[in-house]
Amino acid sequence: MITITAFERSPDGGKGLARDTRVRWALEEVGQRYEVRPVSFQALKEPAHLRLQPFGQIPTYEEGDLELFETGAIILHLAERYPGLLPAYANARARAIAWMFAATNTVEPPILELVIVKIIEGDKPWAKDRMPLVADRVRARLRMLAARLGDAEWLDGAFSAGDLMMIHVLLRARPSGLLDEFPSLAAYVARGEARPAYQRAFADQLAQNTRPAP
Ligand code: GTB
Repeated sequence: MITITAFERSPDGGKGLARDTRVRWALEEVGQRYEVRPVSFQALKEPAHLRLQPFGQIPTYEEGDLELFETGAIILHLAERYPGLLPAYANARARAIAWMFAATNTVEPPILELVIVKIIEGDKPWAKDRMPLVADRVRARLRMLAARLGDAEWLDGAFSAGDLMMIHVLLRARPSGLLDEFPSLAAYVARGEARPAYQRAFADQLAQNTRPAP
């Protein structure tokens, strides 16, 4: 049985922005059943969880004697082990993996910076001046991503783990309004959200995050 960890209560109240959702989505795409072990904020930094995730974060992944952390590693593991998330041909597989890295290493960092300025540093005197600069760095990435996507359905042929990762990263830019400045990317994200596997993953995390406290 596969077990992943997730926030006991995500601060987003079930909007699916915490990173367990991308792992749930990948598991649904490859048709694997899984269990979720909710972790409190306090337990994240305790030795039992730190042994699984050295930085005290969610999600983690356990399957038999395999313990993994980092969503990129977890989703790549699933995509290599089960059919459905990577193309069959070696070069196309390599390109899909490149898009996974592009999502987490090139597109996600400025989006996270935006979240940090807004939520964590929002009360600092310089936050107001910094916000437009950071927002422009997000726009620069989104503009070039939109140019590459063009009017294609997915980034490189059939839907892949690269799209899954990119779409989940882009979802984090939606609350700021920046995603909607790029209608082709907003439509790309909507295509991802419309996939039955995403719908199941979203519904499950929503149920967990809105369940009445015992
Ligand atoms: N690089 C790691 C990975 O991809 O696995 C990053 C994992 C990570 O950032 N985990 C976050 C975490 O555990 C949760 S997803 N944070 C707790 C901590 O560091 O102490 C980030 C996240 C959190 C909350 C929202 N939200 O409420 O909207 C969205 C995303």
